[in-house]
Amino acid sequence: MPAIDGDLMDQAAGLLKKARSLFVLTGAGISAESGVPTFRGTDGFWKNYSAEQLATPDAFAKNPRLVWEWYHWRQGLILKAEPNPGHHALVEIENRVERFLLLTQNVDDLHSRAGSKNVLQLHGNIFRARCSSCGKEDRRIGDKNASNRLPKCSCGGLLRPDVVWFGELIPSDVWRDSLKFLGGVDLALICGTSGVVWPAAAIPGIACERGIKTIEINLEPTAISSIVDVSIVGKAGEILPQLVSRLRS
Ligand code: BV8
Ligand code: ZN
Repeated sequence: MPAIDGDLMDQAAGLLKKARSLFVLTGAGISAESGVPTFRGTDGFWKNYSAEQLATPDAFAKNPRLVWEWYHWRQGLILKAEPNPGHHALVEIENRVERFLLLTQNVDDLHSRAGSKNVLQLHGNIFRARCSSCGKEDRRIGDKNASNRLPKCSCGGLLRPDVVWFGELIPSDVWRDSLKFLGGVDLALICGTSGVVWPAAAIPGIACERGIKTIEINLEPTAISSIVDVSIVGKAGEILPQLVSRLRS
C-alpha cells in the first residue's frame, strides 16, 4: 500500500474544515475493514456465485433457499462484525458539520451501530424482511435454520430480504431526499465504492456537474477519480481518522 499523500490529505482536510454541509456516499469498501466482504473484490463470491447472480428477483423465484442461505451467511458475518475506525470517523465528521447526510449502498447496519444519525440506506437493510405477497415488514429473520424451513409471513406468503435487488426500483423517497440534500451541500465525500451500480453511481457526476467540491477515498483509482477534486488512495479505516485528526488540530 503506497504511503497516503500528505498534500491530498491537507487539501481534503481544508475542504472538510470549510464545509458547512456535507453529503457522504459509501459503498462496501467502508465495511471491508470490519470483515464484511465487498462485492467486486476477491472475497466477492459465495459458493462461486456473484452478487449479481443472487441479488435478483429471478434468483429468489428460482431458488429461495439458496438466496436465503446467502443472506443468512451475510447476516452472520455482519452480526459478528464491529464498526471500524472509518465508520467512527464519519460519526465525528457528522458532529462537526451543520448539515450532514450519509447515503449508503450497504445493507449492513454498521454506520448506525457506529452512531451515525442521518443515514439513508439506498438498497435496504439485510436485517429486515418483507412478505413477497402482502408486503408486510417482518424482523424475525436471522433465524439460522430458516434456509431449511423458508420463512413465511402470517398470511402464508414467502418472506424475502427487504433489500433492493438488481432490476428492482430503488426507494423513490430515499432517492428524492438524497438528491434534494445533495443539491444544497458545499462538499460531497465518496467513500469505498467502485461506482458500478446505478443509480448510486450517478451521484459523483451530479455533484461535479453542480460545482460541488468532491473528495473520493478508495483503495484504488476508480472511474470517478479523474472527475473529483481530491482523490485519495488508501484504506478508509486509516484515511478518515487521519482526516479527523487534521480537523481537530
Ligand atoms: C434500478 C442490495 C431501475 C442487495 C445492491 C439491466 C436491467 C435492470 C437494471 C439494470 C440493467 N443494467 C444496469 C442496470 C442497473 C442496475 C445496475 O447498476 N447494474 C450494474 C451491475 C451495472 N441497477 C439496478 O438494477 C438498480 N435499480 O436501476 O432500477 C430499473 C429497474 C428495472 C429495469 C431498469 C432500471 C438497483 C441496484 C441495487 C442492487 N442492490 N445491494 C444486497 O446487498 O444483497 S447492489 C450492491 O452492489 C451494493 O449495494 C452496492 O451498490 C453494489 C456494490 O458496489 P460497491 O458498494 O461499490 O462495492 P464493490 O465491491 O463494487 O466495490 C468496493 C469498493 O471499495 C472498491 O472500489 C474497492 O476498491 C473499495 N475498497 C475496498 N476496501 C476498501 C475500499 N475503499 C476504501 N477502504 C477500504 N478498506
Ligand atoms: Zn404476508
